[in-house]
Amino acid sequence: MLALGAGLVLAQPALYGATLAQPAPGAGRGLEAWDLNHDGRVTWDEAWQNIQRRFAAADTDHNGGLSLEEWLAAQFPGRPPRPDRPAPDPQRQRDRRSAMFRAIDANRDNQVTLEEIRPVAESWFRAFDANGDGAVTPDELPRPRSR
Ligand SMILES: [Ca+2]
Ligand SMILES: [Ca+2]
Ligand SMILES: [Ca+2]
Repeated sequence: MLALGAGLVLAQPALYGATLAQPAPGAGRGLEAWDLNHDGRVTWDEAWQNIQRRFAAADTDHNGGLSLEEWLAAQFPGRPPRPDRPAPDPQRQRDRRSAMFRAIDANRDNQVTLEEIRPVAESWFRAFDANGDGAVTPDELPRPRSR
């Protein structure tokens, strides 16, 4: 998510990957929700459209920014549950998401806007696009660990 101090979060593209890749056991399944034209590749335009949609859904008071409460309430960019792991400690998850919020809130007004999210999301996207062709394909996503 465009989540992202900036250094702290940028160093963890896996957070974004988990979101992109929703916890699908099969390779590639996770990209489906993001691959709007179903060609097996997620372009930046597709990713950004998804991000904007999620942002709009999370912005419950429609003021164009996400408060920390809105951020924490949203599955944005939430990490999906992993069936092969114990459920994450909710407090730890909350701390991590709060840290991400502060990292993205570049002007420190306690609101995360799309403008603040975009550069972070772009960095994530580039980090995933391993071959630099402008699209993320299933083989570029971190694979779910098999057992
Ligand atoms: Ca596509
Ligand atoms: Ca802000
Ligand atoms: Ca690529």
